[in-house]
Amino acid sequence: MEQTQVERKKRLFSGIQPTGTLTLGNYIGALRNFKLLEDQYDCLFSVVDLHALTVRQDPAQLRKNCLKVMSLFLAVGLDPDKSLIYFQSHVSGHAELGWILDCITYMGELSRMTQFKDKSARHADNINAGLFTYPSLMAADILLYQSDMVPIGADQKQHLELARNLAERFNSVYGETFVVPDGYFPKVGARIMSLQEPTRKMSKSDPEDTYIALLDEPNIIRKKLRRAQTDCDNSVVFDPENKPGISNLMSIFSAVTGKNMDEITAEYDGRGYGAFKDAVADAVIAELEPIQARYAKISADKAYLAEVMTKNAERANALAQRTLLKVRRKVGLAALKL
Ligand code: ATP
Ligand code: LTN
Repeated sequence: MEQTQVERKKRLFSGIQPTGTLTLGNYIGALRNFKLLEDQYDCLFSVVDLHALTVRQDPAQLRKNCLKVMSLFLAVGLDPDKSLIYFQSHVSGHAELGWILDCITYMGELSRMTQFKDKSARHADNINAGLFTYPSLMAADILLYQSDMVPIGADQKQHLELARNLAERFNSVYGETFVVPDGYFPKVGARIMSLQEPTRKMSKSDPEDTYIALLDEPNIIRKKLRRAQTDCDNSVVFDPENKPGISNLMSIFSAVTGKNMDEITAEYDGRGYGAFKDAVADAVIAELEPIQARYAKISADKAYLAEVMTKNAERANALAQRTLLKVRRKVGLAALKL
């Protein structure tokens, strides 16, 4: 009988910046999908610490945040024996490929990036070159591992588009080298909005009362949701344009319970926003409590974290080298052994 070849799983890459406390937006938009997709793909999940340097960081705090993000990866149930969970800065190939991609990225492309415009408005005293070229480094993260799939929130769509364009550009100039990656966006909750300004995305760099942190205690979660901005017509109906506040809460509820918008309206319309906000709080607390319990154990086990960190960095490095060797050769950098 003819032997059938075992099909290689497709590769998946995603990264989260260690720039503070992860929010419910990060969880619904990205982290939760990591777990859902983990079995289907050959995965790399990176704490993208080099990206965090584009905004001024306190060094001691940054180190703590990196371990916190890694602990959260593990607390949502990602398996470090199956997936590569590692720090971006432990694989120097990210920075190297980032530079090579910088050299085929146009200034005009980078100037159009909305995240650059937002962040330079927010950090007007530190509009640095890294903030500007950040999207090429993100493209390098993805292309370095020949990734097929990138689970991200809607705010990263523009960056992923650039990664695709750079892969195609490189391939057309130097010959077939990179896989052109696809994005994976959640059906509900791809852009969770701020609780206080529901026309802006929920962001971990905004004031505390605008987001739910994954590690917030239940009473804090309830308090923040009760105080969330809503209109005053008291109808639980999904209408993001005219009713952004209540629609955002409905998206959160839908994402964590699996109920669709019609079912939510049928169940909660006419009962007042107070009752609905409490139901959202119950659902979010129930979703986060087991993660928080696992986080408490994992984050206390420094030896385990160190082991995951070193073992996975080595494996990621080995994978990265394969692409880098090819890229160096294609662009004409001389090999060390002539
Ligand atoms: P910052 O606010 O510091 O820029 P961030 O939360 O936007 O940080 P990351 O932490 O690196 O950025 O984002 C990690 C992942 O979470 C990305 O895939 C991003 O698309 C997703 N994400 C971030 N905010 C939201 C949100 N409000 N809704 C849905 N997904 C989000
Ligand atoms: N740019 C992303 C974080 C990020 C990322 C990546 C996501 C950096 N590199 C590679 C997916 C794939 C952000 O700011 N949320």
